[in-house]
Parts: sequence; structure tokens; C-alpha cells
Amino acid sequence: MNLSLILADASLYSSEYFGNATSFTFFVGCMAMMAASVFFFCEMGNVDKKWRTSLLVSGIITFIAFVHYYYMRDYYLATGSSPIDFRYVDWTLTVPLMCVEFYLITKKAGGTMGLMWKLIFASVIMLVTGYAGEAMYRDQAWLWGLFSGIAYFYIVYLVWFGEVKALADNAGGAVAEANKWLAWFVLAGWAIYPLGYMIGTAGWYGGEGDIFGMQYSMDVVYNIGDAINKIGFGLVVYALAVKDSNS
Ligand SMILES: *C/C=C(C)/C=C/C=C(C)/C=C/C1=C(C)CCCC1(C)C
Repeated sequence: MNLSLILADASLYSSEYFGNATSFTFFVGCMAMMAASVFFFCEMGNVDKKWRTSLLVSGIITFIAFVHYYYMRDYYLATGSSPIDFRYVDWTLTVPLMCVEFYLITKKAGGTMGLMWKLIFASVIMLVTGYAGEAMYRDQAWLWGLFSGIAYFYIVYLVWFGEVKALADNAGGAVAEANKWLAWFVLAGWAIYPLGYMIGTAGWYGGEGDIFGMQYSMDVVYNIGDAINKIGFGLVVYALAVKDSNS
């Protein structure tokens, strides 16, 4: 085989992965989730005992995402379409675990299992109705999106003004500070997802297009959202654990 043929093959192969923003962000997302998991797991030994479970949960969140990204990346390459089912299975596992994080950080100040289940319940409603609008009843995407949005704003309410906020303020110090950050992730970071949902709904933002010459799609938006929210959220918990371990 001559060299130019090998190079042509190689560039064909790599353009499958890097040829567009969607496959590229699936690929990079997969690596980032893997790296974050290794980081959170290894750092468990460097923080105070009482924070180990929180770091473990951060690592499990990114590890579950890593495995799903491995499959989603493949699915997208093989079919050229959106891996909606994998996506929602991933979220249905990882978002409730983020609710567990809120419970773990407020536990010392009196956070209850009741509060944890309230958050988990709202997050499952948010995701099940989102799935209905995205995969089952496309013609009523707006209605299911609205239901999902109501559950979402209930979580925002609890974290910004409700029980979670009150408990975090009670705990004070590093916990109150961490909750402020996590609340911003829930308000601004999670808001990326409804944006992806709207881009993915035909007739709203037309499926996909480009901004400044860069192709975007629903999956690119979801992939960016996941990287910010899963890794960023975990890093806030990590920073809290480190700060509180040294004080
Ligand atoms: C790691 C994954 C995370 C943090 C996923 C979060 C997903 C959401 C906040 C999704 C929200 C949605 C709405 C608020 C309305 C439209 C439907 C959804 C499911 C995209």
C-alpha cells in the first residue's frame, strides 16, 4: 500500500470522528468524562473522611456519563442520528445523583431524606415528560416541554429560595458558598438543556444550523451542557471538600 493511500484512509477515519461538531463533541465529551472520573476517584483519599461519599458520587456521575458517551458516540457515527434513548437513560441516572449531592452537603445542617426524595421526584418528572416530548409525542413537544419546565423550576425554587437554600445557609461557611455555586449551575447550566430541546424540535429553531460558521445541533448543545454541568458540579463539590478538610 502506498503512503498516500494510507494517509487518505487515515483522514477518512479521523474525519468520521472530527468531521462535524456533533461527532467531535461526543468524542471529546467521552474523554472528558473519563478523565473527570479518574480525578474524582483518586482525590477521595485527599479529603476529610466526611467528604468521601460526596466525591464518590461526583465520580459516579461522570463515570456513568463516560459509559453512555462511549455508546452515544458510536451510535451517532453508525446511524447519523441522535441517541435519544441513551441520553435519557444517562440523565435519569445522573440527575437524581446530583440531587443526592444536595442532600449530602446539607445533611449536617439537618437535610433530610424527605428533601432528597422531593428533589429526585421532581427531577424524574422533569426527565420523563422531556422524553415524552422528545421521543414520543413530537407534535406536542411544547406541552411536554412545559410540564418538564414546571418540574425544573420547582428544583430551581428549592435550591435558590426553599429548603436547600435555608439548610445551606444554616450550615454556613464552605457549604453555603458551595450551594451558591451549585444553585447557579442549576439555574444557568441546566437552562442549556431546554435550549437544546428547542433546537431539536422542528419548526422552532429548525433542527440545526450554524452560528458564526460553526454547525450546531441539539446534540452539540446537550454535550456542552453535560460537560459543564457534570464536571463543573463535581468540581464545586470537590472544592468544598478540600476547603472544609483544611479548615
Ligand atoms: C447531567 C445531565 C443533566 C444535568 C441534565 C439536565 C437536564 C435538564 C435540566 C433538562 C430539562 C428539560 C426541560 C427543562 C424542558 C425540556 C425538556 C428537558 C428534559 C430538556
